[in-house]
Amino acid sequence: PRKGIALVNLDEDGVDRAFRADVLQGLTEPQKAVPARWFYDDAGSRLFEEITQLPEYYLTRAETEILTGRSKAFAELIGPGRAVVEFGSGSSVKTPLLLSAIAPAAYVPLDISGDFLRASAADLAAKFPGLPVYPVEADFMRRVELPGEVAELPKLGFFPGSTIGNMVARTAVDLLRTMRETLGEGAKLLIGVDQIKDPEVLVAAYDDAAGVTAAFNFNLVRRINRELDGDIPLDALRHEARWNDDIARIEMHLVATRDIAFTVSGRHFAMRAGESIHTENSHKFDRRTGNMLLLAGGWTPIRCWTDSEGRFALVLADA
Ligand code: AVJ
Repeated sequence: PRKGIALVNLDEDGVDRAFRADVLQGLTEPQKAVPARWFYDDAGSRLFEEITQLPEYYLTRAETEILTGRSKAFAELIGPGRAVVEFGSGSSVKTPLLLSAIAPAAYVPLDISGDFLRASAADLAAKFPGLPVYPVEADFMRRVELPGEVAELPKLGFFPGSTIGNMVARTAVDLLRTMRETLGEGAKLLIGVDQIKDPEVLVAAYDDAAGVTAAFNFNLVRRINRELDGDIPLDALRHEARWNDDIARIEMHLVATRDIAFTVSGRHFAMRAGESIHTENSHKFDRRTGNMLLLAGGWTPIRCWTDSEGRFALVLADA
């Protein structure tokens, strides 16, 4: 087994350039926006881990309840001997629950952050001594060349956390199709899908009393100021979580509390009081819209499990 193997390094200059291009483009739009993927620098990833512990942020607990309670059904429907490919493995807290349920032949965590990936791969390898672990540092929005060692194994894609909800529909469909290409013939997919519920519960999950989600949102601006030589005044912005009922999504914004002007990478921008930078979408689904999305992405849903309060679903689908 290639444990702790050298990772294919992503070009850091390329990442920096992509960040600058996304931010400058997004700040030029009539509705200013920055793609949510840029939340996850080291500080942002730590803040997200903190979010998952919050009383209001039910998603992680609900999904963990399903992973813990349905191990028998996973074993029956997924079976042993698959290579589990986790998309955006992050710190991989939920993964051991799945791996111990299904007896896989290999584990392939994919993540864009090499540091997180190395730590979680080592952690997993220690917990499952007989299991070959092949970490791959990659942007899973593109087709990924999997390690040759798992070429012959049937795959199970694992995409927990309702990360699919961060994407608008056409991007989500593109990603599902790309995953199908990455995973190949005979693959299955186990995907977390957060459910539509009382907007008050949803807004609280993205605007917690302790202010951790606000800090997570503000961290994006700190990162812009630090890495892109910006001077966005943090004291003139406030965190807001909005329920957009027409498209069933939570939106996070940073709203200007007064008229401001600032520069990023030498470019000038202005915001009027009340204007916002849109920083994240978190789409919510029901049984039908979740299934429609999967079908549009080339996957056939075969089973769906929810937690005891029906807040969150894990859906198993066939390629
Ligand atoms: C990691 C994308 C699933 O949308 O719920 C948490 C990120 N943003 N609080 C989500 C997030 C604000 C989270 N995902």
